[in-house]
Amino acid sequence: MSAIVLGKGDALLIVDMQNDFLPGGSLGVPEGDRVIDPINTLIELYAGRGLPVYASRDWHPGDHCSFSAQGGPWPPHCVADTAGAAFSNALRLPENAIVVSKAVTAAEDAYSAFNGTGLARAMLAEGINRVTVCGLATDYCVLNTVLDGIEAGFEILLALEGTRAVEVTAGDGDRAIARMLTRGAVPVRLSSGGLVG
Ligand code: VGL
Ligand code: ZN
Repeated sequence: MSAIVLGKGDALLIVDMQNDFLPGGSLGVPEGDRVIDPINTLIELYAGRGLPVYASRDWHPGDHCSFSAQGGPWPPHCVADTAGAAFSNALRLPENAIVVSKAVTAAEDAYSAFNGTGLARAMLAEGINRVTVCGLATDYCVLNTVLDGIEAGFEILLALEGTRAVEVTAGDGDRAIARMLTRGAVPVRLSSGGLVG
């Protein structure tokens, strides 16, 4: 474990910290609320250094293909402009956070924040080469975001305290982490006011 020095080229990407994915939400991730404090610490680390903070959100129409009534695998969640789709009030997003909406049409799902959003191009245009990923859920949107980010050529740091899994099947979270690390994501933890990895 060594300290990670943050600087130009670094960005934070917070995945889907929305009410519906938190305990009490329609697709609540167990212990999802436990990631809020670590993510707020990450926000301070990045925003405090003037580094960009991105926040993705699931932003579905009411008849989205992933909903059970449409034959999909999930209960309705994150319907655009509803309270369930809003970011958690406890999340201290900076004023200038860049919001990335995904899976916005009925016919397509997108677990990855890079899927159909133009995010990779936007980050490259900002000179970003290393992205720290956190948020929900480890085994769906975080997993797919990390794999796509690696595919797009970014160095990916996975903030372990900042993510939790849905675990439709027990062990999905650990398997997702193993897949991300196998593909080259670097696991990092918060330590004494910084990141170690
Ligand atoms: C997600 C299930 C359905 C996620 C999104 O953000 O991980 N999971 N839609
Ligand atoms: Zn969704």
